[in-house]
Amino acid sequence: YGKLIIFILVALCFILYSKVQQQSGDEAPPVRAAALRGHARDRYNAYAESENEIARPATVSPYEQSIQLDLEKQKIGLGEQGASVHLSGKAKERGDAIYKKIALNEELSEQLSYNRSVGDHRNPLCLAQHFDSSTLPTASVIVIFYNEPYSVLLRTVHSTLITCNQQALKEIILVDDGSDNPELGGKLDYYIRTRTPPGKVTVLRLKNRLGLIRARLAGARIATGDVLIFLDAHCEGNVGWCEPLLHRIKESRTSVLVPIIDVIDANDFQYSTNGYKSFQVGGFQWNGHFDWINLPEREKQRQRRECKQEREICPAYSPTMAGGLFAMDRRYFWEVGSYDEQMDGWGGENLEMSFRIWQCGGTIETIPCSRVGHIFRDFHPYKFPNDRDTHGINTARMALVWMDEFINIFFLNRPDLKFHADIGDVTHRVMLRKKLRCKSFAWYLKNIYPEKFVPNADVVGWGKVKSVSSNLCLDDLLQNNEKPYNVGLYPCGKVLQKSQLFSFTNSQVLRNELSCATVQHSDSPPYRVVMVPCMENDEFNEQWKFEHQHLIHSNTGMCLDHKGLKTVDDAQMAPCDPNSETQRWTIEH
Ligand code: LR7
Ligand code: MN
Repeated sequence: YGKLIIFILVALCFILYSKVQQQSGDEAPPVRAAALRGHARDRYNAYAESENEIARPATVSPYEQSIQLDLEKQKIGLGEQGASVHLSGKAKERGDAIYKKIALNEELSEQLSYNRSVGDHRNPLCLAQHFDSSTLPTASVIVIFYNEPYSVLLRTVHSTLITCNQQALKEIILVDDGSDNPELGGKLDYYIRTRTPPGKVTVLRLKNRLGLIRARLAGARIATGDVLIFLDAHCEGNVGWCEPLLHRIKESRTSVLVPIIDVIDANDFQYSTNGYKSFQVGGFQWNGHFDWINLPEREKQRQRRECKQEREICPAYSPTMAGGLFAMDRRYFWEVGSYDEQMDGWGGENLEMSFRIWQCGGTIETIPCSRVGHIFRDFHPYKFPNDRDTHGINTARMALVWMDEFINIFFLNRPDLKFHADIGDVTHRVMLRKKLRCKSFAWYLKNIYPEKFVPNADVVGWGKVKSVSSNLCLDDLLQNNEKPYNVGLYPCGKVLQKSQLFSFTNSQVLRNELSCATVQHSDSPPYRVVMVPCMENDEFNEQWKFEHQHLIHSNTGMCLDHKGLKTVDDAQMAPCDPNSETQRWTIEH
């Protein structure tokens, strides 16, 4: 019996012990179970995936702590309504230091709420517009980024969630173009999972950096909304910026739309506009760069003729677009050739798309009731793949496909690109142009951008303006074209180069691409030749006469003269003398 009792006691002890064991083994699960509820479950999963420590009781993800700290750093009300903010003390020092490095005040960005509003800068006429959300097409907003400051990217996401119509906004697709900034990895994923509405925001990771063109294509491929809206990763919208874009696409599916792009200062984050009364549209320069132009008078007349609303809030045809912020019907995006996927890095895709849209039957329009701010930086915070001039190379690809004979003017401006080895093959894009039966570049210039000055069209002569008696040519020394500048006389180049390219137009104007020749006001010599920004209408520019090889300025009656000038000097005028050898000039073509 004694042995039996001992056996039973031992057995009981064993059973009891194993029960206790089981319970203590359950000790962790209650904590875990709690962590698995709702968002906490995701938190646990994120933690488990990222740290690979399933065994240890789930505390909070280290991302959670880091995000909490981020949120604590943000000061309510700072920069609200797009006000400028100036840091002081240590924070200012940190801000200045990072600004020097990445051309953006990341320290300040981290202190501004992700949800700050930038105010409503729309034309008051826009407030009378009402859109029925239930009938608007849906939108996929695609934001591509490469090592964008984390807080700036998140502000772009939150701003979109807040300011773009909830019902119409189907998804936001963030495309990571191979960033190596660690904050943009697991922490970003975790943030999106725990802090944005379920299913709204997706992060698409590209294995390598593919450049912004292919990154946009990757985003577009997975998008499911009716309309694609592309944004740079440093944008903040005004209220109601999505609706008018979506509405216009519903009305006209081959219209490619841009909002008015306002400026968010990269240093103090102030949101600024040119007022609501006027805005600029896109132009281009013959060197292949995008530029802003005033809305041409001709286009205002078209708006008055064709648009039923008040003109100021009518869609405005834009010869080109800046490229970063635009909305487009998703199917039309693919039909009309999406992008040239052989374009690398950054640049050129915007003019390519602009010319293609217009030449192939679409339109590019600025929608005045849609306003979005963009952070403009003084320099690129990143390097280009293999340090190549991807802008130049991409632009040459564009020119080969879309510019026809006008490519000569482009190469005149960019001789370095004429035989560049990296341009590659463009046959498939030429075939696309054929397939879509697109119109010529001459058609585009005549009908879409007649204000654009073509150096060798409607001219008496063009090319080098050379002295008959010496080897001196007019030369703008590639000076800034936005301000008046003195034009020089310089030894003529063997071949025509951009700085010596001048035109004498049918309306008697001596000019280059952007500037027109005038004579500086003065009571005594020297009477210098000054180049001033040309008027849109060539007839309003100052006139000259080209007679018996003399270049005569009509207003002063004086002649271009290089008498007594050193080989490198400002061009000057003198009283006309029919016998003077130093007043005779030839125009190359
Ligand atoms: O390799 C890269 N991969 C990327 O994903 C390089 C950049 N990017 C991302 C980057 O993080 C950003 O979100 O691409 C976006 C555009 O790059 P930015 O902001 O450095 O370019 P940007 O604003 O100086 O340049 C303008 O011209 C570009 C030409 O390729 C693009 O079209 C940009 O989208 C365009 N930006 C705008 O149109 C905003 C208005 C500014 C103007 C004018
Ligand atoms: Mn940008």
